[in-house]
Amino acid sequence: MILPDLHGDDNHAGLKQSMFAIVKRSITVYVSRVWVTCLAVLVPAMGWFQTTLEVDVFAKDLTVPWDLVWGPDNHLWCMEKTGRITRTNPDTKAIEEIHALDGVYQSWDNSGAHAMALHPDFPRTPYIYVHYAYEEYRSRLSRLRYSISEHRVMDEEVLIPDFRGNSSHNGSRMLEGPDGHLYMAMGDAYNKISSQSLESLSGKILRMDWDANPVSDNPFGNLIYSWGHRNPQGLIFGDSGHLYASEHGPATDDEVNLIQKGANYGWPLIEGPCNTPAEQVLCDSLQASEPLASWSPTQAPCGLDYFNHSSIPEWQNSLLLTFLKKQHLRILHLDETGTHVTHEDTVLYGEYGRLRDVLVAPNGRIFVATSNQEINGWDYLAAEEDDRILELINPNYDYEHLLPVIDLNDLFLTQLLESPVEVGKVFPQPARDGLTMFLPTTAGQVNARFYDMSGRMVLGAEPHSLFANGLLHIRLGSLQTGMYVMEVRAINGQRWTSRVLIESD
Ligand SMILES: [Ca+2]
Ligand SMILES: [Ca+2]
Ligand SMILES: [Ca+2]
Repeated sequence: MILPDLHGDDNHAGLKQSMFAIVKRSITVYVSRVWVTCLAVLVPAMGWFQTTLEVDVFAKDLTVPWDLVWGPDNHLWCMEKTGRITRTNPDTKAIEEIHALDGVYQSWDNSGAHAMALHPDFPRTPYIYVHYAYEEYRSRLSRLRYSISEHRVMDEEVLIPDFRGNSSHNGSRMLEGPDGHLYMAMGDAYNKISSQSLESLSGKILRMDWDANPVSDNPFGNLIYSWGHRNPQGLIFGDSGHLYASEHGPATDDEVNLIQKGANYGWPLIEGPCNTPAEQVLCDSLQASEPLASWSPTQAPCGLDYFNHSSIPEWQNSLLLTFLKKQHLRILHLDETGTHVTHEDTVLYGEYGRLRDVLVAPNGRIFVATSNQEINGWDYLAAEEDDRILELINPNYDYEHLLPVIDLNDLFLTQLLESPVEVGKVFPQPARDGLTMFLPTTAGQVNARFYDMSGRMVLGAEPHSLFANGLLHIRLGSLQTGMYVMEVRAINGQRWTSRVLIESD
């Protein structure tokens, strides 16, 4: 077994030590006091800020929280490698289990559940997108249909059934782009030459609509957006609209790349920069793109996010990147154009084990997930509370007022009110556990009745008040699958009817 080289040569040539004092809740100073003192002297002369950060344990006793996602409900969503999906209230830290994926395949190495995204219109469009291995050599992209009223996932629709997979090198990450499309990073599945094939989805960044169809202006007429990748496990857009991806190198040349439509990133023909004579020839002929940053020997870069918030002024306009093998969080400071890394800092070095993902909330809160409960031999790293989601906090910054947590049902109904209203219209259709009808805002109290197709009344709901400005929401209870007529009467005598299709389990 190869032991982690926590204190060996970490190849930091040209990299200055962290400029931050990192303290735990117990105020243990982590970075040398001498350095902090030096900084204090330098601060006025250089015009630098000096932010002191604290580390808090936000969640614990997880199993490789692989992908952290910020939800429209202002909760932290998480998918663990096992396929367990949770949503955590960032203020109370109360965890709600949303779903546990069935049939996730976990090898001795690195396969499992890898990437999650919420539909941009979630929960009105009720899909949770997941990518996971389901057998040794196969993974799939599915969407899970989440029911607001049942508080659970009702079914799973497979969108892409058979990505090539392997015991590792399955990537991946997913996120919505500023163009509203779904971007997805895929590994080479240990079949490296597939990264150079436009017939294969392995070793690619993909771009698709939310039904998994290619976007019409994709560069090759299929799902592929960029190619020549090895095992990308970090994917994020910056404020400038640039897309960045991190990927693991073999023995040398981990990379962070600026992703451009149609570009070839070289793997396996080119590793890292075009810096050997043979590579230079290939780089010219393939018009291959060189990385923004690379590391040799490899350190295993993984989750990636973009930070541009006043909560830590020193980190504005930077990429935050977690590392597995060389356990730390790295800050890649970008230039104004977002196309160059100007300098790098590191924090959390060797303190919490392997780090799998990082997430920046819209109010500047930073969450980092550990990856120590792995079954590939690294699990001896696991500490008592592992795996954990850590939070990096600037205790002198007021995060509080910025982001109210939102109940999912209230979010859903608020989204509906933003839709163009067609009075009398019922949704969803078919309905399963509950349905909603648009009514005039003046309707006040109403009665709702359901009739089967022989005219027999099968459900008479109690008088209802509207949820808000013209929404009537009704739970269906025990109605059988079939077609019904719904009739709604208001106290003022107005009446609306609609045919409704109801599906029961
Ligand atoms: Ca993530
Ligand atoms: Ca490359
Ligand atoms: Ca090279």
